[in-house]
Amino acid sequence: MHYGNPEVIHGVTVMRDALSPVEQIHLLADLREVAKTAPPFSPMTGWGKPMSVQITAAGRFCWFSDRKGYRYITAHPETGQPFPAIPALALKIWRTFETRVDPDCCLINHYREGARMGLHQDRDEADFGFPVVSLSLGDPGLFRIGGTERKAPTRSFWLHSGDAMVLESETRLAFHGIDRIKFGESALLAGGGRLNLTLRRVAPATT
Ligand SMILES: O=C(O)CCC(=O)C(=O)O
Ligand SMILES: [Mn+2]
Repeated sequence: MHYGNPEVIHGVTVMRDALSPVEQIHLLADLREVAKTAPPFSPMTGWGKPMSVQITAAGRFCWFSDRKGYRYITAHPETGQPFPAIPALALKIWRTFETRVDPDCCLINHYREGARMGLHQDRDEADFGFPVVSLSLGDPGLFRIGGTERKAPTRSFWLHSGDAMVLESETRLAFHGIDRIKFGESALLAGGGRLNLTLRRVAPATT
């Protein structure tokens, strides 16, 4: 198998099999360590309902949401501790797409059976000149991408374990989400489900 061939799917750069099966296992082990220091939690939506995904993070920042709105935090909401370092394999993938700065946030989303993520934009970062690089592990997720207006037409495609996806230039501020996952298809995660790592540069490049 040949790893790391970027292609453009519905305007989005996708690198199928960016991580080999062995790398996926190694990254998963690193993520288990992250989860020990920074246990996954379910943020509240603006409407006071818990999100169906559980999240945690590595790096300086973690995205957070409660009734007061969305923001980035630098201390875990339950432990009060800073988040652990971003795993090396995740940094390696980011650097194949962006060499000017390293990410300062690696958000880790865990989709259990029935979890999804509604259409949204990633727009709480300082500089949209930097991409959002996402990595998928475990069960396939049906990714939906639209335009920079919520009402723009959307298209969807499946993201599989080991795939990397990049939101940059025209797609950096595109609405996107996960409609559903094909629960139980991958054997990577012991309990099934999907992990998505979203690597972002939150602070300006100079800080
Ligand atoms: O799970 C995914 O592939 C997308 C996650 C996402 O869009 C986000 O966390 O902002
Ligand atoms: Mn997003």
